[in-house]
Amino acid sequence: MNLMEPILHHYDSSPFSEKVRVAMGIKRISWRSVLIPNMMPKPDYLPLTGGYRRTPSMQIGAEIWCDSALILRELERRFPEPSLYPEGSDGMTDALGFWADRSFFMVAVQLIFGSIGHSVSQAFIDDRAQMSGTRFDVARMRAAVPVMREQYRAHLNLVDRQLLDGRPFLAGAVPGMLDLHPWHVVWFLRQVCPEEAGLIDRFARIRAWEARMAAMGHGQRREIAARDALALAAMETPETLPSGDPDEPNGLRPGMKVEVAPDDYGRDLVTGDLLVINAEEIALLRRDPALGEVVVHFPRAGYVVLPR
Ligand SMILES: N[C@@H](CCC(=O)N[C@@H](CS)C(=O)NCC(=O)O)C(=O)O
Repeated sequence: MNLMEPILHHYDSSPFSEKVRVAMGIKRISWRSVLIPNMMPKPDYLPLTGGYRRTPSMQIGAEIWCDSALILRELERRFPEPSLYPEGSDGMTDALGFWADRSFFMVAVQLIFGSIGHSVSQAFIDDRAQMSGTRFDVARMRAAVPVMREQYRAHLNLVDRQLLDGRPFLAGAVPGMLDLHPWHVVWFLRQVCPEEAGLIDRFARIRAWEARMAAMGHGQRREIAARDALALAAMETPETLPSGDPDEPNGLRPGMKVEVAPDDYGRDLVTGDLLVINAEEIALLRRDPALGEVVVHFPRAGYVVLPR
């Protein structure tokens, strides 16, 4: 067993995990899969993340990367070929992740749960209400379905326009990050809500692009048990070294006690000692009673970090 092989903590119907799985396919990575529950409680997951509940995260040894945006960046660093940025311009390409993961994705969530919400369990509805901090109001989403259909089509049309000149992938000849951004939102509707997938089918170029993306596969995936991933974290020692940034706007420095949380939903606080801080990343050193020292990494954009 290669101890440096990435372990993805995910579940099959998770769209943000699908974004990462296809990146594994593009890069032909061998990885291990730990299936986690799609709602709380997650007793075999939270010891690794320190309380971050969202899906997915990636583990290598005693280190965990939270959020698909940071996972993808770490995969690019460790497995540079083929690059997810075939045309360069990675800053603005990543910026489009905010459009896909927030604006376009939220339209899809409302459209999907407006359509199929009546068949979803009460436990799931309660969990998502707890995660979002507001009511997960299926009746209201149902009423909004006509508006969300229009919005979904309008966002999808932006993707279609990029394919107008006949290019196979959004940046040109080969697939990359630009494709991964909207891919999970298209995949999500197709998988979870076939009754609304006609919205996608009307775009012939998108259908052809979907087939090319699906053909990328997921790399080489092998299942392992959650307890094996925990045992690995307990056995290994984190490798990341402390690193600060003289330009940190509020003077945060390695060694400070801080708490970190997403700024949108699932805002559970993760506390620890600041290990790395810069404009791209926050890494915390944590001591878990069962696992010992673990380092948890978060992206900087979209996450709040405060001294304790
Ligand atoms: N910005 C995060 C969003 C992650 C996210 O919203 N994941 C969903 C599943 S795809 C989630 O956590 N749902 C609740 C859960 O899995 O408990 C990312 O890119 O990873």
